Amino acid sequence: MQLKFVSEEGRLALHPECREAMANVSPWMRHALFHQVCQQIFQDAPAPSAAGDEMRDQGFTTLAECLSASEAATLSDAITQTLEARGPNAGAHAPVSDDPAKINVDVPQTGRLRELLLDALPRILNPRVEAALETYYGSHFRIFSSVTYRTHALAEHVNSFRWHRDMAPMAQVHIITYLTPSGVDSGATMVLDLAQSLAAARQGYRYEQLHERTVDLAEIFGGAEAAPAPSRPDLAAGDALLFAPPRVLHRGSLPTTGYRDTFTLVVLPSSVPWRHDVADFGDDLVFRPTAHMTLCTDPFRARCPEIPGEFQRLTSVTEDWVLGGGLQP
Ligand SMILES: O=C(O)CCC(=O)C(=O)O
Ligand SMILES: [Fe+2]
Repeated sequence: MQLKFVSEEGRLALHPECREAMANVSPWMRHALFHQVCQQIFQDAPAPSAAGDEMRDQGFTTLAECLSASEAATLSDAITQTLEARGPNAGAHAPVSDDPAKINVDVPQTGRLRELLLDALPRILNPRVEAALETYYGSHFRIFSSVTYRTHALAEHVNSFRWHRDMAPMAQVHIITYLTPSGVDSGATMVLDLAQSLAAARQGYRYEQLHERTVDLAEIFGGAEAAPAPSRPDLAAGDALLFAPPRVLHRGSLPTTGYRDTFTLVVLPSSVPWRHDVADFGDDLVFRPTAHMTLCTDPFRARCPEIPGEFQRLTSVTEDWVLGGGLQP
């Protein structure tokens, strides 16, 4: 198929003649093709970036001091205030339910918290983070959505707290800015690197269904000795973890006391820098809920809108090349 393009709201969009053909390729393929187009039109030479090299080589990296300790603390306080204002059972000081599947309190990104997050955005997507992402992508990137979580201590590990890769376009990257410290007791995100994740895929590890996920790497690798040691980045409040969730196995680890606060930006390749989208389309796009599945969107259109009915087309079985294949970004 030869792709032809038109301009739509100052963005690269598919020529109407090509839209039908693109509607028939799989969601993973569609996003991968768009990424290749973004790479071909990327003119800039990103600044050398050790973090970008790490993203490419191992699928994750950390960036220290994106926010100062005091700015992170201010954001964490704003989370407390936002939740307290919603009532005594809204998750400020305890989980919202006994159901361990609801362990993450999804904090409404409104009012003062929203203003503070918007103000912090240029410091989170600072030149070091931009260079890392541009090096990794070989293209510009866009913000697709974001989520703010407070996670309380709990004994049992569930869902995203079990080993998984995200059902998302291969190029999706999460930037988790920790607003409280990350460590053994304070809650963290644990990751296997690309080679280890590929080894798990070769063992046949499935993770799409929540009940298929395990918390124990020994179960995946057939014994504790064979299991690789995962990375658990120790972070200070204000540091960020960048990782490729569809490509590397990962899981959250719960705090043993108190709570963990995080702000996650979901980013994807783009034909223009992220600031252009925010300037042209407004702040709301920063706060699109993460429940909107990226796979069900059309990256070949401005704002990356959802495709009606696309969710029904997604089967629970991921394509082979995604599951265990090249793992290309
Ligand atoms: O909560 C965590 O640390 C894990 C988050 C996660 O699974 C993701 O961002 O895809
Ligand atoms: Fe995940």
